[in-house]
Amino acid sequence: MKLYYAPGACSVGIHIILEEIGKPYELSLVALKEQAQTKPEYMAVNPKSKVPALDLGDGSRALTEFPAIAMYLGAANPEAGLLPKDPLGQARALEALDYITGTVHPHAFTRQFRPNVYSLREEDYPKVVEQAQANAAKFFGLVEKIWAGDTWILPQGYSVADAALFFVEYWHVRRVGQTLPPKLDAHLKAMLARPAVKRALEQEGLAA
Ligand SMILES: N[C@@H](CCC(=O)N[C@@H](CS)C(=O)NCC(=O)O)C(=O)O
Repeated sequence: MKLYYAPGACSVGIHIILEEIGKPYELSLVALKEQAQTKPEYMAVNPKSKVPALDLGDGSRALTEFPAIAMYLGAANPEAGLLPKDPLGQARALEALDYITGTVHPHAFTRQFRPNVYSLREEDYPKVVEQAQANAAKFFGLVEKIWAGDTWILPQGYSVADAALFFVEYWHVRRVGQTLPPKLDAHLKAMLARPAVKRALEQEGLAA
């Protein structure tokens, strides 16, 4: 298996899941800063020009979209215990993955980091960023309010959803310099204490 990733991108969540599973895998760097995601070599792997993408090594096309990759890795490696066993627990994991990757990631963070994606007018960028920061506060506030777990987001325990929550928390605190509500702040700290998270961050050259 080979993970296509960029240091510090959302792909770090899948990197963490692979480290938690502990089976051999390869990493392949996609230099987003150099627009490598738009070059023919990577477009042949993922025509959507995004990371993460996971080459399963079976000759099929690479698996894309964070929730799909996370659910696959959780289900294909039951011994790692990264996905609840019951259907409702699995649906709760997908519910969290979808909110984090489909709402929080684009509308709180892509808007902040790349306002040009959301407006053609440069003079609008500060407003786009301001709106994204307000979204971040609102989205994290909501996750805090509906938190049903203890240390981890699901009451069933640690899961692939925690690895997704980690990357947006990490961006908010370490990249933007903002603070998190108490349960999410404790979650970020608990994630940073996990050996798999430490290894993934170290391999990507990021501060633990
Ligand atoms: N829907 C995709 C989004 C992935 C995504 O936006 N990845 C960003 C990095 S965090 C990316 O590859 N950006 C490159 C680009 O948009 O050109 C998923 O959930 O996997």
